[in-house]
Formats: sequence, structure tokens, C-alpha cells
Amino acid sequence: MFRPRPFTAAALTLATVLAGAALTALPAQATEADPFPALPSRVSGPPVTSPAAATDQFIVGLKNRSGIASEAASTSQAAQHAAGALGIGAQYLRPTATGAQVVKTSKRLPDADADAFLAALRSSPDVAYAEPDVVLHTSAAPNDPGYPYQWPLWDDPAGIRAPAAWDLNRGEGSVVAVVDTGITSHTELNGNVLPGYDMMSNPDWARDGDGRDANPRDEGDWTGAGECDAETPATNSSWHGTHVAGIIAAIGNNSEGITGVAPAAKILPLRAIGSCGGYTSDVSDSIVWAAGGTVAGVPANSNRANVINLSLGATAACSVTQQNAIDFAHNAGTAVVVAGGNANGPAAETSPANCQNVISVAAAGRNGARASYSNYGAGIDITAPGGDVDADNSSGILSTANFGTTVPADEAYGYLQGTSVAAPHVAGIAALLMSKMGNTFTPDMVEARLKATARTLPVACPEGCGAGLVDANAALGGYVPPAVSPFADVSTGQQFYKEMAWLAGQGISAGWVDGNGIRTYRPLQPISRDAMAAFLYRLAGSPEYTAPDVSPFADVSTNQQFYKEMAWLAQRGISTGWVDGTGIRTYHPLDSINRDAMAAFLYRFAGSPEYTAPAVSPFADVSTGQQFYKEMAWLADRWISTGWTDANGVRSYRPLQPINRDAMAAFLYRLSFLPD
Ligand SMILES: [Ca+2]
Ligand SMILES: [Ca+2]
Ligand SMILES: [Ca+2]
Ligand SMILES: [Ca+2]
Repeated sequence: MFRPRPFTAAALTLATVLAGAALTALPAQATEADPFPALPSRVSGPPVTSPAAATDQFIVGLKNRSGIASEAASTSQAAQHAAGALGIGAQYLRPTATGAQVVKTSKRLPDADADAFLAALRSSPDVAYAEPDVVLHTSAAPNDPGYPYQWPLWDDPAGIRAPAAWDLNRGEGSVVAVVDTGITSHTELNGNVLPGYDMMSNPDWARDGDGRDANPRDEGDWTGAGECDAETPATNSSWHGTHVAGIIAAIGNNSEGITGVAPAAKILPLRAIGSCGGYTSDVSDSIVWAAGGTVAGVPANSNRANVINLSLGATAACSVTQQNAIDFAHNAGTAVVVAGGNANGPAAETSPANCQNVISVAAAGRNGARASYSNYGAGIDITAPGGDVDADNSSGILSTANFGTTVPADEAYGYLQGTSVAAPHVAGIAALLMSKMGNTFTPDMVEARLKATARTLPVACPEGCGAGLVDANAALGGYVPPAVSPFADVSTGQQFYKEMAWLAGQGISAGWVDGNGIRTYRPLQPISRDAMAAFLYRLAGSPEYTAPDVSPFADVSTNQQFYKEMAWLAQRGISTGWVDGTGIRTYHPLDSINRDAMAAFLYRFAGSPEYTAPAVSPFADVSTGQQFYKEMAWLADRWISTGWTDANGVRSYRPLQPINRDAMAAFLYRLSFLPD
């Protein structure tokens, strides 16, 4: 398998293995109109919303409203008639602000029953339309349309558990150097890319006509048959560096493309690999420069990297040059993450995976087993998703790419597999850790932390997969909810279970206990303003506070439940209620809270942080002139509530929708862990 050859030629071969052979779904047959060429046709479908749960409420619009004596009575009659056919009950609730009527059935109706109920309602001569009053949930999952295909971020059993980690950190302030083929312009990257450097000394492989220069653009690494080595076939450009960079820090939650593992981190692109591979000397100089060191003839780097990703290698011993460069970075506080190699052999035979002071990464497929191509053994520190496109393309790793077959063309997305794309998952998590822990957190601490919190592969890896599968949430110390739910009416598999359990564990909400000692949370009830006051007061740590002897609110008595908490909220200026024309102040303690007002409460609770809302609203249903626009935009900006994105990519916030208790738990959880 290994033929002795000059190191440069070996570098070429393995760089080709790591960079080229893995590429599958890229541009040849793709067209601009189809940005995810290998994806199923429902790529633009709703990405983050969970399926609507069965509902027990329906909304009815009446015909000829002015001719109806009592809209409530007519609606009630139609609803009871429709419900009777199903053997259930129904009652009239209230009109909506839009002139429709809300009815409630005696139980939640599964889809088929709901359809039958609606059909019966619609057959009533008074009814113009009838529709389910769908139970909505918010989700902080990013709204990027490619996210549902980014299984390495969220899937069990092999995913890195990124969504829970993002409640704690998204890589703010971290810099990740990508030493690779360079980078291409991409909407999903440009805003996160710092000025890097083209460290390639060999103009023949660089294709930009010169040696080292300040422009690390990937000019393409295509080759003609036999161009680099008599035996190698012709290949298209790989856009390998662009792909790796997207895995680490593609812009997240912008209703476009994909999201990176550390979407708030910055990429420092170093170009060191070209058409026929890259020299160790160029790679090593790139490492030193990225870590803040001096490289003769190259201007200083003003953005020292916290992490360096090396998705490259050769079948070789670790060279002195390589080790020295890595040691420099290590001593400078920069963690070096490397691909373990794709030879289905011992990683100890691949460099730089076999160097000291690196975090070397094996690849797992979507089932969590070591990928068939991945290296293994004592040279591996940890395992991350690398994909398996033999199963199908979508089992590979989706990231940013380019349509060019030779030189760069339009931006694209594509799937790759390999330890090359496993390593950047670890680099991204290292960036989250460095951001969260601060600059006293050393590369050794990063490596130890990632290993200590890794989990066992679901399929045994007797050859050696290091400490196991990397786990972003565990590495960041994310909350892990109890295996048994504290509430009888909340299941452990339910949306926002973690957040509701956390609320209970923190003593913020203990729910209700009935005469038999059964504890419930009532997750789908709207939260009332008095309970919200109690939640926020407790979230603030139940500060020392004596409520005034005279209530600040005409509709809240001093001996009422949560009086103290409501008075505290008023005193803190978080909610001061309403003042009528005669100066009387009221709080409306039993009213529910709409999403727009909640945004204002949470923003003020967070101390009204400095924030300028965008000139264009992120939400189609919220105008920039609307009350609480700034607060809603802030909530979205901080991923506390990101709203919904529909099939056409239209993003909405639903400002007048009331907040239920489960969603409130999620908001408070995220607010509590909010990264700076
Ligand atoms: Ca150049
Ligand atoms: Ca260049
Ligand atoms: Ca995105
Ligand atoms: Ca190591």
C-alpha cells in the first residue's frame, strides 16, 4: 500500500485521499437553481417546526355575521352538532380579534377525528370556514434550510449534540484557522472570514501565478490525468477548504444555507494545499503564523487562532518541522485538531495525526460506527461524524462548496465524507469551549475535556476510536435532565422536557401537587402574568426584597399569591402594567402573555442590553415600527426565540400568540445560559 516516495509526493497522495476521493455530490451535474443537488426534493420544506400536535381547539368563521342574532350561540350549536357525530362534547370559548370564533372539544382530536370534526363544522349552513387552532411551539433550532440535513449536529446516535451546546455558547470571540486549499466566496462564510494568507510557495500548484501572497482564495485544485503523478487520474477541484470552513463556522440562524458547529466563531483561512498537494514547510509555516508566530516575509497575523484545523496528512512519520510548528502553537495556547486519515489503517502511520500535542480525529458514520475508511488505533484521540456516502449521499457531511469544476464559479453546497470533515466538527467544539472558558483554557485542557465527556460508540470499535464520540453539550457542561420526569404530565421525550425539568430542578417552578402527591406542570397552558412574575423573580435568584404595604396595582392585593413577585417586577421596571386616564395602575395578573410582550419582559430582565435592531425586520409579520420590535429582534438575534420559517423561506414571529408554560421554560433556560 505504501510506496516509498519523496515526502512531497506522499503529501500529494494523501492530500488527494483526504481531499479528493471523498467528494461525491458536487457540482458536475448541478445547476444553480438547485443549491442542494443531492438532496431530496423537499429541501425547502419547513426545517425546524415540529409536527403540529393534536389540538382540542378549533377556529370557526361565520357567514353573514350581521344577520346572526348571536354568533356565540350559532357557533356553539354548530360545534355541538359536529362533536355529537364523533361522540364527544364541544363548548364555545370566545371570539378572536379577527372576527372568528374559538371552540373547544372535550378532548384533543387526532388528525382523522379533527378532519371529521372540521368537515362537519364546514357543512353547517352558518359556517364560512373552520380550521384547527394549531398548538404552536417555539424552537431555538436554527432556521437554516439545510439544517435538517446536517445530521452530524443533532442526530442520535452519532451526532455531536450541538443544539443543546448552543444554549451555552456559539463560539463568540473564537478564531479557528483552517489550513487547507484556501477559501472561496460564499454567502454563508464571508461574514465570518478574517484576512488569512496564501502560504503556498510553489506557483505551479497554486495557480495564482506567484508564491506566497495575502489572498488565500482557493484557485482550484483540479488536475489532469498524470499531472502530479503518472498514476493519478484527472480530478475536478475539491473546494475542500471551503467545505471544512463551513462545517466549523457557516453563519447560523440566518434563514439561509446551513449552520456551522460554532456559528459565531471566525475563520482564519490559510492556503497551503494546491493541485498536487502541499508541502510540510508551507503547512508548518501556516500553523506558526496562525498561532501568532512570525514567518519571514509575511506580515504579522493580528487574529491569533484559538484552534487550528488540519484536515490533511501523509503516510509518514511526524517530521521535526511539523512537530516544532505544532509545539509552537500548543505553547501559544492554540489547540491543533487533525484528521486521523482515511486509509482504514493505524493513525500512527499518518502524519500529522501521529505528532504530539494534537487532537487527532477518527470518523464515524451516521450509525455511530467507525466509518469504513477511517484510521484507528493509538494515534486517535476522539471520534466525530465523518459520514458514509456509500449508504447514500445524505449520509455524508453537508457543507459549503463551489460549482466550479476547475476555477471558482458560483457558491454551492455539497456532501463530503472523510476524517477531513470529522476533524472540523471537533475543531468547532474546541472553539465553543475556548470561547466559553476564556483564554486561560489551554489546548491540553481542551483535549482532556473533550475526552472526558466523550461517549461510547454505539457500535464497538475494537481497533480503537480514542475516547469515543465527541459530545458538544457534555463538553460545555450543558444541563442533562433526569431520566425520570419530575412531572406526571410531562414525558421525557416531550419538546422542552429538558427545560421544564431544569425549571423544576432550579426551584423556579415546582408545578402543582394534588391530594395524592402527583405533581403536574401543565405545559400547554398559557402562562399567566402573575406566574411569570414568580418565574422571573426566582430566575433572578429570589433577591432580598420587601414589597410595599400598599400595592402598586389596583387589581393586585397585598395578600394575593405572587404579590411580592409582581411588586418586584414593577420596582425593577420589567413590567409596570397599565395606567388608565385617571392614573389608576393595573397589572392584569391572570391574563396570558403574548410573544411580543414576553420579548420586552425578557429584554428588560436581561438588563436592557445595548442592541440596535436591524433596519429590515427579520420577521415577515413584525414591522420595524411595531411596539416591541427591538425586543423581538433582540430575542431572535440571541437565539432565545428564533420564530418559524415556512416552506417558502418566509420567517415569522407570531407576536400576538400567547406563550405556553413549556415554551416559557425554554425561554428562561436560554436566557439563563445566554452567552455574552
Ligand atoms: Ca500565490
Ligand atoms: Ca493567492
Ligand atoms: Ca446559514
Ligand atoms: Ca492527542
